[in-house]
Amino acid sequence: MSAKPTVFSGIQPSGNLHIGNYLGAIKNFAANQAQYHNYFCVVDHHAITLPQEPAALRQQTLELANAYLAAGLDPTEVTLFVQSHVSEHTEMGWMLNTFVYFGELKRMTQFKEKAGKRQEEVNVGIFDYPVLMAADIVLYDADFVPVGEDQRQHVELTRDIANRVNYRLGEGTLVVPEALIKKEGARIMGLDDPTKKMSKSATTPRNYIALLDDADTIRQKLRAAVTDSGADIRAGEDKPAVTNLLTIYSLFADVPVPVLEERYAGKGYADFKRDLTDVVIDSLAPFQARLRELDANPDYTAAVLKEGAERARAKASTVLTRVKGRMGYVLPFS
Ligand code: ATP
Ligand code: LTN
Repeated sequence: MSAKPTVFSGIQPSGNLHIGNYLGAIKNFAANQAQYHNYFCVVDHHAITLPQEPAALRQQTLELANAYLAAGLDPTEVTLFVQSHVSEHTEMGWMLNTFVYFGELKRMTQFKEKAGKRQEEVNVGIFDYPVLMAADIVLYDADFVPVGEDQRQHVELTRDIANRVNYRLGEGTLVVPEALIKKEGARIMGLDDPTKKMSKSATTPRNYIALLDDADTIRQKLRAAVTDSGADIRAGEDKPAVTNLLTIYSLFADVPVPVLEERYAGKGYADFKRDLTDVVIDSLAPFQARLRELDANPDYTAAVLKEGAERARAKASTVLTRVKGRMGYVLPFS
């Protein structure tokens, strides 16, 4: 048994990964992997809550697995797998459904945003999605869940569910997890609108820098990125756009925001954006090169995912059996 705490996190293979996903999530997964016992998942069951083109879903699933690897996750430190390869997730999700209230799911911010005024018409998967996420997490006895700020509420719900399960079925049935959310980078905002988070499902690609954007595209997108009124380069609540660009610069270059503010005092947006562009292009280049290598070698990824699913299933099945047994299910006869 490892004495290290366990982390679990998942990303949906539902579109173009962007620098928000990287700075808010993937980069931290890689940086902290030695400290933890790690499970990272490509959550394809979550992705289908919005209709996906089958060929695109297939490609994005493998692309996301490669993105995890290209960001530096080491398959000897980390169990990397595809959610649908471990059927315990949907089974646990079903059981947890009976511990969650309809009203609770209706109040989830992400549900309200995604369903908008058409709550009666969205598919039930969008509604139930946080329960599957809770199942993902508890199946691995995860202590911590590293995510961006937008997922805090879903991890809180997972805690409530785990506590209810423990109350009904006995302490120690499930581990109650905690969200691990970095102060910086947990909410990278859209380049076209700094009041909304950068998002894969944004209506325009000018909203985000995709991890696979080439240098010219990055240049164009940053040139077009909105700025605030007033010429000074400083962070502050009155300057959401520049604050966001400073955060991106700071995280990629590993230079604190106040140092950048000093460096650009008296300089204009043109200088700042030019340097920021170089920093983003140079930081993404090695990642993109590794991704191309991995894309050219699908057998390697397949082997990593196969072994990942086996390791994941071994853990998930013990937790599922623990819950089924305590619920009173007759366990399969051996
Ligand atoms: P969408 O924006 O379409 O809802 P998403 O990018 O939020 O998709 P995921 O791919 O599941 O959805 O997110 C993966 C991880 O990236 C999660 O931990 C999420 O919190 C984080 N994340 C997503 N957007 C941002 C952002 N703008 N800034 C920081 N972290 C983010
Ligand atoms: N709901 C998350 C993705 C997700 C997840 C998880 C994150 C699914 N299962 C388990 C952390 C742990 C999202 O939309 N970003």
